[in-house]
Amino acid sequence: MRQTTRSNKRAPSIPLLIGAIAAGLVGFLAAPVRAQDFLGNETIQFSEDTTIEFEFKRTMGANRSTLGVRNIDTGEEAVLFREVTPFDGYVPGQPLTSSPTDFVGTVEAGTVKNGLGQASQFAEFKFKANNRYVFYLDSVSPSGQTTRTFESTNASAAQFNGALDGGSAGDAVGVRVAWDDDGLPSENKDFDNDDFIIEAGGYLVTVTCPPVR
Ligand SMILES: [Ca+2]
Ligand SMILES: [Ca+2]
Ligand SMILES: [Ca+2]
Repeated sequence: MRQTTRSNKRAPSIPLLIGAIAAGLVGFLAAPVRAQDFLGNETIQFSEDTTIEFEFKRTMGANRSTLGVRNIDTGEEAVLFREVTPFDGYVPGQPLTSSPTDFVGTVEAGTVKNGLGQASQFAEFKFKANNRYVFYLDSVSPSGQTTRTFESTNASAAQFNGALDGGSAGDAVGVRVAWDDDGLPSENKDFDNDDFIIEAGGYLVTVTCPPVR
């Protein structure tokens, strides 16, 4: 149904093949696999080189976190956004106190930069055709003593909502990816899924295909 409702003009530009192909069945299932227009907790794979622009929304957590994309076929990693300090107003060595805004981090205050080191809420990444990818979140505790890594195949770490070509829903545009970094090491897990939030879609850039519209 999804394929029959998809625009023929748009389909070649963002044929997302996710999930079933993770087991290496892409060659056999290429035809019947549904073309998906969402990112999710499954391994991410496109049948053509596809560049997606991501928008940083906010971080709300005391850890210092880095969000990136990992090519699980080659092991290559690319940072999309990075907190250069744990949160806005962080003072090294100062004991953490509770924060009414849950330790918010912003580009404006200099906490967050994109993977190029720019004070920008935008980052681009090119997914190579037929390579398998996951997103990852590295979180370092404010003391620097504990580092945790989560991948987007972990549904309790990364929540996906929306579709790349789904327009806006509420205050979200495209796909929203909302992460939980498992809380501070000394705390109980909170799973608030607001520790790192980005969106994708609505800004789709195709570099190897002619314009879709
Ligand atoms: Ca939080
Ligand atoms: Ca943080
Ligand atoms: Ca959390």
